[in-house]
Order: sequence, then structure tokens, then C-alpha cells
Amino acid sequence: MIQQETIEDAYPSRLEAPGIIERKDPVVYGQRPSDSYLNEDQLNFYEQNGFLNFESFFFREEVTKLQNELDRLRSNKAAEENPEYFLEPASREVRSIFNIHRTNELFRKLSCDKLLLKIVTQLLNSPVYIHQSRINYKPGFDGKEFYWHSDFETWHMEDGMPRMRAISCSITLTDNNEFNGPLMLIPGSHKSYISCVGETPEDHYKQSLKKQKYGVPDPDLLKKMADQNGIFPFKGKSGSVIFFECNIMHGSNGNISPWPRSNVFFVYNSMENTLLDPFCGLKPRPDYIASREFSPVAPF
Ligand code: 6CS
Ligand code: FE
Repeated sequence: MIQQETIEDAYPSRLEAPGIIERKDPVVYGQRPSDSYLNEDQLNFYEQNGFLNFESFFFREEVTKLQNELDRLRSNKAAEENPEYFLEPASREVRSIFNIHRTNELFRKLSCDKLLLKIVTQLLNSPVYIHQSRINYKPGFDGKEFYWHSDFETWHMEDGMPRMRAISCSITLTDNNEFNGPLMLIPGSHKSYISCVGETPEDHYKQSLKKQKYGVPDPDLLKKMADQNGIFPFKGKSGSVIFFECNIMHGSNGNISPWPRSNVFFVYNSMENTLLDPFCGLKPRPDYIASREFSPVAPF
């Protein structure tokens, strides 16, 4: 086991002043092995933009099964006591359920989908394990926003993820449209790392997963990124998929439309990039938020 103190922190954050660091890691780790799925254009698009999206990736009947499961899980009476459930601050409606790939058979199978794994292992060029899974419900009328952030900044500082070699895969379980708070990404922003201001509080996740206040980027740096590269809203019918790079700047607006924007997210981390001690110096977050079970996912 490498001793943490010998590891130089390549991506410091939560400092006195904001800063911007050029990315030190590749984006696409793999080449194009003969049995690969993504073609040259798709690899180049992902390299340049930091995401790749596919309409109607899953068949209708598969999506319907997932939607029924989504409703069943939301009505779980034990939600209030279950630490894996996070409620909306105001309405007490379910905001997110974490660790779904380990507590639910249907979502476990989905997380091992052959094609999803083929794509992420091509991009990361290694076997992968699941760092985190969650369902974000974003209910109609009251789903609150997810403020701008880089996932990697949190996973590096609060979970000890050493380098940028992880990919989030988000599957739409309801239609994501311009009215119900679609995921918004800044294309190309994965190539710079914004270090944030402010010391990480103890048990920050209890607050940040409802409304994030630490690990949020400096507004001037954020505006510069958006002015340069624009904002891409990920819209798609239920059953669409987006793969986005761990360091891409993203967020989503609140949902006052009548229609929920419910997506499931699986975060695939390379087996070459397993977690060390958190770089913020606090104790690791709970396993249901940042898994320390580093066992490679086998395709189902
Ligand atoms: O802290 C985390 O791991 C979570 N926070 C956000 C806003 N996105 C990624 C992840 O779900
Ligand atoms: Fe995020």
C-alpha cells in the first residue's frame, strides 16, 4: 500500500483563493482495440468535449420496468431513517437514493450492462469498479437545483480519488426536456481543474448532497469557461444515456415543471485509480456514497 504522505496532491483544492490548474491526465486512455465500440469520431468528440450522449440506448420495455421500480423505491416508508435516501430540503420528497447498484437487483443488473461496460472500459483502458451509484429524482414542481461543480473535485478531496480516470454514466428514466431541469455541461471544461475556496466541513455530504456550498467553483472562472465553450443541455427521451468525464463542469436547474426529471447514475472508476485517503484530510465518506469495495464489474 503506497503511503499517502508520499503522494503529491496533483489537484489541490479547498484553499484560501480560487485557482485553475491544467489537467495532468489523459481523457481517453484507450486506443481502438479491434473489438471496440466507439469509432474515431466518437472518441475525438469525447476527448474534445468531455461527454458522449446516445438517444434511445435502452428498449422501451426495459425502461418501463425501471420506471416502475423507481416509483416503488420512492414510496419506501423507511426513507426517513435510511441514510442512503436524501430528501429535498423543503418538501421532504426523495431527492436521491445512493448505493442503488448494491441494494436493488434491477439496478445492479443495469450497472453491469455489457454495452455500458464496453464503452467505459474502452475510454478508461482498464477494468472498472463502481465508485458510486444514485437515482436523482428531481420531482416535478419542487426538485431543487444541483449547483455547478466538478464531481472529481469532490471525489478527489472528500473520497481520495487520486487521478482523473472515472466516468459517470447517466440514464434517463423520465424524459429530460428544456422544462424539467436537464443536466447542463460546459463542453471542454474537463481539461482544466478549478480549485475551490473553503475548508471542507466534517460530514460535509450531509449538507452537500442537498445543497452544495463547498467545492463550488469561483463565479468568474465559471463565467470564463461558459463564455468560451457555451453550455450543453442534455435532453433526451427516457432510455437515453450520457457518459460524462469526472472533471467536466456540470449542474442542473431546479424543476418547477409538472414533470419529474429522474435519472440513474453509475460512476465507473478505473481499477488503476482506486481511492486513497481523502485529500482534504478528513475521514472517508460512508461506503454507500464512495465505495471502497474495489472489485471489478463483470459484464452481465
Ligand atoms: O458528492 C458527490 O459525490 C455527489 N455530488 C454531486 C453534486 N454530484 C456527484 C455526486 O453525486
Ligand atoms: Fe455531479
